[in-house]
Amino acid sequence: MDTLKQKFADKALSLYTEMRAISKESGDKVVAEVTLGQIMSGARGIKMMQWETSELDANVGIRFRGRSIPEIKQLLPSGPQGEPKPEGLFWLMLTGEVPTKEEVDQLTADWHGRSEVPQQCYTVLDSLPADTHPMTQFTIGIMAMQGDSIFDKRYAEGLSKSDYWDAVYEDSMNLIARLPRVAAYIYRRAFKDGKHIEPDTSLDYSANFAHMLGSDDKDFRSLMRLYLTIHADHEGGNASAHTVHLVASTLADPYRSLAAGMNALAGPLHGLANQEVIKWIFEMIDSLGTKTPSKEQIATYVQQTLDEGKVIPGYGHAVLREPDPRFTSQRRFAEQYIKDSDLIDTVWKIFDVVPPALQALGKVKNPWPNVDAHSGALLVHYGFPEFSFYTVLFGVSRGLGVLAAGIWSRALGMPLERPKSVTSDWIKAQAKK
Ligand code: FAM
Repeated sequence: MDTLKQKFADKALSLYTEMRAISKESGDKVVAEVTLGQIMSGARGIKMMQWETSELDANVGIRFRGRSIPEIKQLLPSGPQGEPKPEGLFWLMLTGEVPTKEEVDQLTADWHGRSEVPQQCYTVLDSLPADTHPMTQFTIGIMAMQGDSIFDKRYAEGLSKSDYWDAVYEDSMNLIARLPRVAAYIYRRAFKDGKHIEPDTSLDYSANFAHMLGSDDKDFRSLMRLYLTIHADHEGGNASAHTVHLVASTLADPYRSLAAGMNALAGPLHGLANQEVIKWIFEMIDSLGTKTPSKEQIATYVQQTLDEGKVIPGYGHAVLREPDPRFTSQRRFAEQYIKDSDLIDTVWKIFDVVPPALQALGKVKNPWPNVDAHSGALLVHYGFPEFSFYTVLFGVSRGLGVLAAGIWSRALGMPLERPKSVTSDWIKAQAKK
């Protein structure tokens, strides 16, 4: 067994035993109340699942195994310019330990060794019109590889419950290894006339992904390391993670559960917001007729968007109540690496203008930017203006978190998820009580 798998197995076995005992001894303990308002507003704040890999604090933002984004930037082995490698985050999410540089290098090599994408995936993608939305292609690409599922095969042969995690680990590692190649293939066929670029396995996961997309710029490689790290996980309740968790709880294999989650990520209130943000900014620039709009011009455009009954993409969050540290880390990146970009200046002006405009509505719980408010402008700067592809980048990263969490779920023997729903009659009756 490789080092990562062995470390995980040791930790998971002892936590499994501990969790079983807690469930037996304290399973009846009441820990929260649920209001009618919560039931009627998308289950906000209801504690209803266990998720090992990260936890979201409304004010601090995401913590991966207890470590905030500024902390992981300090702690995790990094690329040459200091941005953390997502390989290290994956290791941390699975083991709770910060890996050494050697351990991260081993993981990079392991993923390279698993990264061959089966031909049928390319054949299926090639059968789609090239202008099929990249997220649709991504989901179909993942499903086209499902026949390779080790979990599926071993389950059919009579896999013991205690070995579920092992097969899910293998599928998850294979999927994570393959996702950048599938994503790059989709990008190059959709936007670069199908001129594909072979992987370079001398590079780390992120730099190789950047290379296959078509950039060997060292700053873009750093951006990819940061990007793939900060988008990976946002606790379990967000729509993509929760979907993966729910589908996997039926013992659908990782290919099926990840594909399901990617369809959730493709919604405009969730991961698709990263394309919506840049689309909205481009439309604003067109409508105002200037690439350097003033704050006053932006404020007028923001008001117009709100008056049309639309949301301002990239702002607001179901849990966060402060500027998203994932936004802030991208801003810091831009401050460090990018000089004189009208587009990035515009993103920062929007940051000054939108929160007071949303606060003035009196109903928006979080007027601050989320992760999607900044990423598009960075990608445009590095030569990737094709915004319909952006959510695929988010998806490659999100795969790391949700698949790591999925390995934990099977190792901890988590059962089929089945919350209770109620009808409007029940709600009316409760309201009268
Ligand atoms: N612009 C305009 N109105 C907004 C708004 C925004 N950015 N954010 C929230 N609101 C409205 C919201 O539509 C709701 O209005 P109604 O009562 O008329 O339906 C009201 O404010 C209360 O909403 P909330 O409780 O503050 O937020 P929710 O928890 O319901 O929704 C979001 C959270 C993220 C769906 C919401 O803020 C939004 O639509 N934001 C824009 C889309 C976006 O950026 N999504 C990406 C989220 C990101 F973190 C991710 O998943 N990648």
